[in-house]
Amino acid sequence: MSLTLHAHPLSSFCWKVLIGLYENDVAFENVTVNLGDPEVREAFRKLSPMGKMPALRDTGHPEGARDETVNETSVILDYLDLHYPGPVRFTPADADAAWRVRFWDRFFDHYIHHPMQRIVADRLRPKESKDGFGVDEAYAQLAKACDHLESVLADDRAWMCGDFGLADCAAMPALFYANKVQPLAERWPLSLAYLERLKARPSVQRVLTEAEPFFQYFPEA
Ligand SMILES: N[C@@H](CCC(=O)N[C@@H](CS)C(=O)NCC(=O)O)C(=O)O
Repeated sequence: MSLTLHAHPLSSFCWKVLIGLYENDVAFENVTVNLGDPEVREAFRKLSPMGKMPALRDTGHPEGARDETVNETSVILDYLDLHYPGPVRFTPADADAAWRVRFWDRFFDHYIHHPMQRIVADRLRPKESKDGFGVDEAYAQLAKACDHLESVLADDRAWMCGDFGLADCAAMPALFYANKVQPLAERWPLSLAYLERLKARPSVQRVLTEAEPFFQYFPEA
């Protein structure tokens, strides 16, 4: 197998890439990385200098010899578009359509996914190291982003930018876990409906089924 994804079934950013791989039925080996183990964490730095999951290894390709390690989820999906294309094109070839998709990809990563991560990370901290100020800021950022998303989804779009693509791969894990820390039903019904549409896709169902045994480790509060 030439493609290996180093990932963890519970990791939200790994989901973003897994959804892409499953959408296009790309063959790959899924290697679970347990960053809780200091030795594994140190070894993983060889694949991901910043220690962030997922990392994609490509050690061969039908077009010719290849030995690449690709980091950063949006870049991994670019790499798949380029070298392992399928029915879903994550970022359109047309440059004017592409910048819109990239905007929404950045929007979900920076303004929904990252604040959600800060909130969850704080739950895992020891009592004496909690960052109440940072958590309040993260909730405010999340609410501002969901307000904006809600206004945009009012035009009845199914996916963020026409066909399902990169922005939707980014949206699913961000909204799924955001909904756990800040229930969308309270104020953002269109965002919740969008999350439900995402969850109905077979690629996402598969990701959720694989993550199911690990949900017990998610810090609910
Ligand atoms: N910008 C990165 C973010 C990846 C990321 O935050 N991954 C998390 C898992 S969801 C991680 O590896 N965290 C481990 C750590 O920070 O030590 C990307 O898009 O790939």
